[in-house]
Amino acid sequence: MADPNAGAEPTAVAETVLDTVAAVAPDVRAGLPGRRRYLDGENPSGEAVLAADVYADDLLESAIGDVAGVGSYASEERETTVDVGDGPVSVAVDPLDGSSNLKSNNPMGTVVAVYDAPLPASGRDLVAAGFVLYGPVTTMVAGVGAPGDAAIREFLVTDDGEREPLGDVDLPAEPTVYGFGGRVPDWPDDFAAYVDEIEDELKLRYGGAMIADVSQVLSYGGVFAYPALESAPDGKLRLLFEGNPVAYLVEGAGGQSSTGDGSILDREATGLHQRVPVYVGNGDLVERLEAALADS
Ligand code: AHM
Ligand code: MG
Repeated sequence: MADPNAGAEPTAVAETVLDTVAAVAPDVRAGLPGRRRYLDGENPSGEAVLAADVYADDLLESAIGDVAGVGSYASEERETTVDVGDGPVSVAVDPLDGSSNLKSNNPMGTVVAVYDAPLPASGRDLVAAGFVLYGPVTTMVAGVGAPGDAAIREFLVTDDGEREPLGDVDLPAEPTVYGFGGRVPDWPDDFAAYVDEIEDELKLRYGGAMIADVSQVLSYGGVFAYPALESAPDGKLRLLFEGNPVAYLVEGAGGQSSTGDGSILDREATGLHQRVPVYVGNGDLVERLEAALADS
């Protein structure tokens, strides 16, 4: 059969990738109840792995690997990229972001980043990004196009894995929430001073799954951070799988992202699993944060 995506634009391939992630989301969700146990061993970032992490990774690798135009697949759960085809597009996935929330039955997500370049690639090479949020409702937030050109939209993901548009995502102008990871004694003094300032203005909302916490910022306005820590100057989150796609989405929704010194999308990619401090949210809050970090 003729390959429908042969020679297709990377953005067309990316749309199919997003459709595919939505299509497998009901299966990912349905597979969670029986997979809440930890397995032996660690992922490439040295973290414990749940049966659900491996299950979601396998489903996504198989489905995305079948999308014509995709050349390689990478995930947080695999040491190296997998060659899945001849296309120029690379897909980087966090199969179950926040999977430690499975024990307490709190939300988690699937994050997908589509790069028009071999991995490791810069956020400037993104042609699409999105996430599925397994909350009380299964939703997807996604955009397609070069960073800054993409409209960010929210979709309902139906039980059949179809995407039904819910509307554009624009950061509310008046922010109300903040959520920051890491232990407070591990926060550098300049970041702690910033928190002192903004906690008088905003409500704390932190749930331990980046996607769920970023969804709060997209819905109510505010700022999310997994900051540089005293014990981990690059923080916890991974640039290719988490930092870049979230920066793409928040910037596309009218906000800003930062590593502490400029947009996350400008951070040079040197390794598949490299980490990056992540600060995203309303422009004013991110700029004040950059000023606080620069002053010290
Ligand atoms: P994961 O992708 O392995 O689940 O790890 C990333 C998660 C993020 O979703 C979240 O922001 C962070 O780890 C939470 O870490 P902590 O438990 O230290 O608050
Ligand atoms: Mg994650």
